Amino acid sequence: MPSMRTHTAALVSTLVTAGLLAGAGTAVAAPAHGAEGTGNRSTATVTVSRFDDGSFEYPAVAADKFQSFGTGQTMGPWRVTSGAVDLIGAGFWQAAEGDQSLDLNAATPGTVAQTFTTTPGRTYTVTYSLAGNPDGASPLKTGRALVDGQNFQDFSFDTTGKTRADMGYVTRQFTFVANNPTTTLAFASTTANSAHGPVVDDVRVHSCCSDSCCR
Ligand SMILES: [Ca+2]
Repeated sequence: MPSMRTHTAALVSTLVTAGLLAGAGTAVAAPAHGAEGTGNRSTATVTVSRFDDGSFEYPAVAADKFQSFGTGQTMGPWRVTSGAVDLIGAGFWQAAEGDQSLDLNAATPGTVAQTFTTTPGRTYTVTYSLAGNPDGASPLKTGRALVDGQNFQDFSFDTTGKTRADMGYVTRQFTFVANNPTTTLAFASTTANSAHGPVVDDVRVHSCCSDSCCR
């Protein structure tokens, strides 16, 4: 299990294995400018009108190849805010949705973030598919999801028995309450000293639309 940071934000989750929960309850996201703790040293933030390309399909990488993106570079609506990541092209390994997926480690652990418009006070649910690069020697892949720089969910994935053709994706979920007109969602690898990190795909952000949405 990855260690919990002392300022770990609480979360609400019904799908996540209890052992992976970072807390309990619903937290209010911190102001966007509180993101320094994530190692965020990117250039100007670009806000998109709504969360987009959670499937990491843009830009298209050559089939059976991957492309590394370093700090400050963008991939569609995402930007790399620390370290470096590998965008995995179609056919290189199984994607959870569409053709492409994202290895949160290139040569070093990386962080990707996207800033999108939100309604203060509204509850949002984030779901994503998680696996790990099956080629690395160490099978345990760890990382965290952050909202406005606050750690909302530590995650881990064991690639033992997984292959490029059978990545074994699992679904993770957490809920946050927006505190500002824009919110930054980030995924960070905490898998150190490895070029083989956790793999994420099919990130979705839903706004609660009725009493049944987020319960
Ligand atoms: Ca995808």
